[in-house]
Amino acid sequence: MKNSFFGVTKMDRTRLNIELYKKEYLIRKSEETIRKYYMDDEMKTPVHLSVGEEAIVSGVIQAMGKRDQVFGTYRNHGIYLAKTGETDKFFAELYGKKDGMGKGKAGSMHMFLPEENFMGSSAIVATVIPVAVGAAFANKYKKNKNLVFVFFGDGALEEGVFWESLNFACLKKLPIVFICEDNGLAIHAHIKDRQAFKSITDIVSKFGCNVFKSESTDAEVIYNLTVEAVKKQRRVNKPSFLHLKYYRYLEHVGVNQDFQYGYRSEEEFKKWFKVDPLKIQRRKLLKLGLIEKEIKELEKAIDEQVEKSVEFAKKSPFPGEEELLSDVYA
Ligand SMILES: Cc1ncc(C[n+]2csc(CCOP(=O)(O)OP(=O)(O)O)c2C)c(N)n1
Ligand SMILES: [Mg+2]
Repeated sequence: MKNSFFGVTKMDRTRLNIELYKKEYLIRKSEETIRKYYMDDEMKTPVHLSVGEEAIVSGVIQAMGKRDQVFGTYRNHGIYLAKTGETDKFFAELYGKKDGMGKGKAGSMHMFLPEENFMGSSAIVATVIPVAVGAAFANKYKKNKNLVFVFFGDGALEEGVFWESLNFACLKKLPIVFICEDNGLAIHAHIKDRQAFKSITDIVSKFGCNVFKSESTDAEVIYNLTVEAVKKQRRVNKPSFLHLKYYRYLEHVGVNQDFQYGYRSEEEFKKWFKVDPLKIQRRKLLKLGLIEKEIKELEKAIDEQVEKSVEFAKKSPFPGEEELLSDVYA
């Protein structure tokens, strides 16, 4: 039975929304688990949590092809979890253990898993963007049809390398999707106190790429927008740029809320929490016909996966001395 919604059947839409919820729930559960254990001081890494941002990563990554590649920043847990679905290497890395994807030497800010096409992330603002552009250049040169997706914050637009990369990608018509995750903040500095231009989409559109914008916290909306951005990239052979707004629930780095510092208000948080991505998605699943028990089962399976991974990470050994100088480019 065809029941068309954005061109997919009702059956497809239910399956799609389950997948989106599973991604969002895995991210939220993993980061809430980090919050639960962080003060034990066994995780040997700073953490930049993405609580509140789940709809963006889940929606965009759901729309990626299997062979497409993704790059991210230090706020990358959502990318890692949505792209790979795995949590053993993830938690082992946070605990600084040998079984982490970086053998415990990378930490939270440098997650990657090339076998799943998560190519890398960096702690230095905007530095991963030219690397992603290079990968897109290679894909074009090899004519392999793979797309590159690169995530970065609104703060990246204050780095020269962002503009050089955007210019080069647009000039060479590279197969790349830029995703600006705009929380309006760089640490504690508001965007209006940092950027002379008033509209990110206006200024980026001058480079001749396809520009899309959303303030939605509904992962399905983000998914559909990304599908559109990918189709347009293919059709007109130009990079696409997604400008996506969200609210960072927690402090810039660390596991706490930070309204006491006065640079933002709890009222603002409450406004965004009304449209919390997980609340929206869970409600939607019920509307699509799932029953409470089915959703609880999905959640329980993820809870168990995450708890097992934490146990695994705690038991995993630290890297040995012989690891000190391996994987080091010097
Ligand atoms: C080149 C560079 N300058 C400064 C910093 C310090 N720094 C770390 S995070 C950050 C804010 C970046 O904000 P944004 O790109 O919007 O990302 P968000 O943290 O909001 O996700 C800054 C300035 C850095 N890591 N790299
Ligand atoms: Mg920001």
